[in-house]
Amino acid sequence: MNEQIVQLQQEFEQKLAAVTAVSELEEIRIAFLGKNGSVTGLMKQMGKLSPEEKKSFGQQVNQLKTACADRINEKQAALAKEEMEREINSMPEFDVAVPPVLARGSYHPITLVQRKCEKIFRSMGFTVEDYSEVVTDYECFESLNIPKFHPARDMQDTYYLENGQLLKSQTSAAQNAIYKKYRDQLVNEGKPIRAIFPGRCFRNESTDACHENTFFQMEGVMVDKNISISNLIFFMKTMLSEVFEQDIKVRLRPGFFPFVEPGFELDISCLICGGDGCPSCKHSGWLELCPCGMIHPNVLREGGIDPDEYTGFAFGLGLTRLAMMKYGIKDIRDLNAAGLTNLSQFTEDK
Ligand code: FA5
Repeated sequence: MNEQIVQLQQEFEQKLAAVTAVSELEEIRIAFLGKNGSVTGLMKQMGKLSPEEKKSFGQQVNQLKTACADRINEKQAALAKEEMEREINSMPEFDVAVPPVLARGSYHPITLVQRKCEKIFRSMGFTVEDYSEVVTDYECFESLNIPKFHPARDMQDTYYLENGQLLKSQTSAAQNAIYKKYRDQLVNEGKPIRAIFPGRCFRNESTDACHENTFFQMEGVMVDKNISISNLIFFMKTMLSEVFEQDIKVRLRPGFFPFVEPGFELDISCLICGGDGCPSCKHSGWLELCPCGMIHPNVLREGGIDPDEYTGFAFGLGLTRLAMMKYGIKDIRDLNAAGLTNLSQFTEDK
């Protein structure tokens, strides 16, 4: 074999033996097999040789070229395997039989207050109803004595679907369906209608520490013969004292909602600032929590109930605000922010 070729092969093997990482192989490939590499350079000497020498030299150079390429590929495979083994050996030991140590999840504060309220009202004979988040204009407004173009609609702008349906702006949107569901039992069996219906509400309005565009309310209605404001006040007081498990300051003032007459705003003294005023209560010291009133005769009639024979009360508790007050959450937006560290503070027995 040509001496130059033998020398070059030895030089190649020495350099290849010194390689310890896949990344260094490319340098060797360029140095020997690249356009200006040593093996490619041998070909350039062919011009000086006789035709017989050319044939034998050419064959040897080609064999060297193929051998070098094969050796580089072998080395690459060997190094990749070594690197993989090193990586595997450096991993911490993992035993699939050992149960994972996972942090316990927690209930959302709104879920906690909702369950608490449901328990309280169930114990007083109320059923808990579920209702759709997408409703019709009739359910959300017209059945509630709010005809088209009534100014009360301005307070509750919401999100509309192309088919005319809307995301409900108030849980009151379920009232009409509840009256229709239970009116036969009321009239034929004398069973009072007692129902609560918690649900997510939507409003197209700007957010601040006590307003969200997506929040929860819990509606409650009771209809029977001789239901009066005293019944309403009794249920509101019982609910609040059981939820807060402490004395809280409450004020009842007149409020206008077309579906109740008379209507009230029930506010509680802000538990974040103790009534001094802060962003959570819009600096008033009071938080609007649970508007309520006696169901308007038009609304009962629309639900198939004779208002001359039956009366009832309705309330719309702000569940999200209740959770703020119950757990001392200063900004309502934290409740929708999915900050698990914040929310997990409220884990407690359900
Ligand atoms: C209503 O939605 C009426 N449907 C309540 C009602 C029911 C009145 C039955 C009479 C009889 P209002 O818009 O005030 O009313 O909302 C009721 C409660 O929901 C408020 O007191 C407040 O606690 C809560 N709430 C209203 N808007 C928001 C908001 N953007 N972010 C958070 N909570 C809100």
